[in-house]
Amino acid sequence: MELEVIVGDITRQKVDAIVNAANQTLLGGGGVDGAIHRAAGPRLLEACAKLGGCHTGDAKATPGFDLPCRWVIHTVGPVWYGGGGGEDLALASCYRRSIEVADRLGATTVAFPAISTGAYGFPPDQAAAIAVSTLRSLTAKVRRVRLIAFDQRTFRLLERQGVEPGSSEDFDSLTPP
Ligand code: AR6
Repeated sequence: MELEVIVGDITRQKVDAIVNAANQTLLGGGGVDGAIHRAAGPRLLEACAKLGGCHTGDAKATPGFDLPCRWVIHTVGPVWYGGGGGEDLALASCYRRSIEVADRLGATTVAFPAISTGAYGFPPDQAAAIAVSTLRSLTAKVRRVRLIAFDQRTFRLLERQGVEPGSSEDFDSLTPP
């Protein structure tokens, strides 16, 4: 699996699947979740409402509707309570389960945001290390993973983990149907 990092907006990625940093209700929220729902249109909320929520560390998929990606994989990151409550394992599980769901869908290109590092308060440096080590440990049919940094600081943290910078935001890596 190839890993790359860019600074960008996940709602603009032309990949097979983007990952949403959702909450357990899967009924929308702020941050990247709000941006994805706005860009996907109201059908996304209707589809999410049928999923019956999602446990922390798990992932569930919907179509992408008005987004340029085919699917959205909704995962629920851990809320940071200081690190003693299994937050590391839960965050690793988000990356692992999202890739498992992507594999089952037949997605070969997947974009991730920095799960849990916004409203949920996970330390960004530790989250970057977990994201990269977990993804590197997986064997999957997914060929290409693009990590989307919303700011330069996140970009640098991911680069420091040895992730190559991606070339452009709009390469079209959609797998033909
Ligand atoms: N593209 C890529 N990354 C983004 C975008 C975007 N358009 N917008 C924000 N980010 P957060 P969490 C980055 O708070 O910490 C929601 O209300 C952001 O800068 O979106 O997992 C949910 O409903 C940060 O680096 O997700 C939950 O209730 C990262 O995405 C809760 O927030 C994650 O920040 C989940 O909190």
